[in-house]
Amino acid sequence: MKYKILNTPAVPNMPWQDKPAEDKSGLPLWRYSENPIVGRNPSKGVARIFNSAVAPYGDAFIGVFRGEQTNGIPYIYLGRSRDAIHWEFDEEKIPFKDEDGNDFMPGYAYDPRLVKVEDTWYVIWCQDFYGASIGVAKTQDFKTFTRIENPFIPFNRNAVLFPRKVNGRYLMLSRPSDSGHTPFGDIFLSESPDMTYWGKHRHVLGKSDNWWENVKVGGGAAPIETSEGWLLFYHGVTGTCNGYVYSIGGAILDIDQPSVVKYRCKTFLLTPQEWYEERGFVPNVTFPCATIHDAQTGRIAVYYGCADTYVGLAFTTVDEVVDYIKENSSVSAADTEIGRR
Ligand code: BMA
Repeated sequence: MKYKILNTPAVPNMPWQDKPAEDKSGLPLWRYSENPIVGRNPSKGVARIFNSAVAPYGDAFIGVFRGEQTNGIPYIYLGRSRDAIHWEFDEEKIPFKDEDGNDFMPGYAYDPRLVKVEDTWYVIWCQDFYGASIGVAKTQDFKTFTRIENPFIPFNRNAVLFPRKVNGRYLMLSRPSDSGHTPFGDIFLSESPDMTYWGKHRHVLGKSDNWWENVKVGGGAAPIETSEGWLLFYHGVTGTCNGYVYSIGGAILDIDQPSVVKYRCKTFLLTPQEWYEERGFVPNVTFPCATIHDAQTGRIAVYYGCADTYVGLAFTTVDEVVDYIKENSSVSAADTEIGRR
């Protein structure tokens, strides 16, 4: 391998399919041939599951899933899998508690991410906090989920935690928003000594002139630590006369100073083109929320929501995607500066 995935355990049982010989896209990501991996009406009272995050857990896999209930309210459900492809979902919503052990359920909860830092798992999502903002809970055992303070005031979405502290601080990406469908948005970085107090906010990357990300961008999967920097899969959005189109983009951030973008790919890594990406509750959405990756082989599986209706899976390798991002990189002054004004 040319590049290394760092500080991540080997996951020899991760899902994998080789790139099809007939793939002429020239892109570094290829789709799982059996997509979507989660279809409509996946469990009782849930019409659609999408924009969800998974991780290796013991010798199997676990995940937090955005379930759109039949009453239209999104919530987060736990799911388990032996192969990270076929999932079984809990019928009950994740039972969030406050720090005193009392029930503390948000009014709605969506687009969860799942990240382990040291020996604690964190679930991060978007919820109502007098307006859309970020909720966070921690768990050690996936039985008790304790909500901790909301990190940011509204409006904010797409929070993504880094998988380790950097310079002794927790790091979180987020995307300040409005109360609606947000026709703007850049990715910012904030740091915390304790997961409670967040500050030292820095700009990371904004929209660009590239057509597929010329309206807004938002964090996607938790960054993967590589020998070239933090590999970030994010979403980029363009507007059409028929609404937004969400594609998957890629960037590499400086390891010690992740508000500095080292490389940023001009082209999308994946854009809606399959029926399950183009057709659904919200057409033309590919929305990455997690990866499973194996340090030993360099294999990466990207989990992404499709058309606000399904879960899709795409593959790449650290060598292929990092080379592609570097070869097609274009960074602006706003990308490469430290992001403080
Ligand atoms: C965003 C979020 C995502 C959703 C996307 C497309 O604002 O709400 O959950 O996938 O819109 O509808």
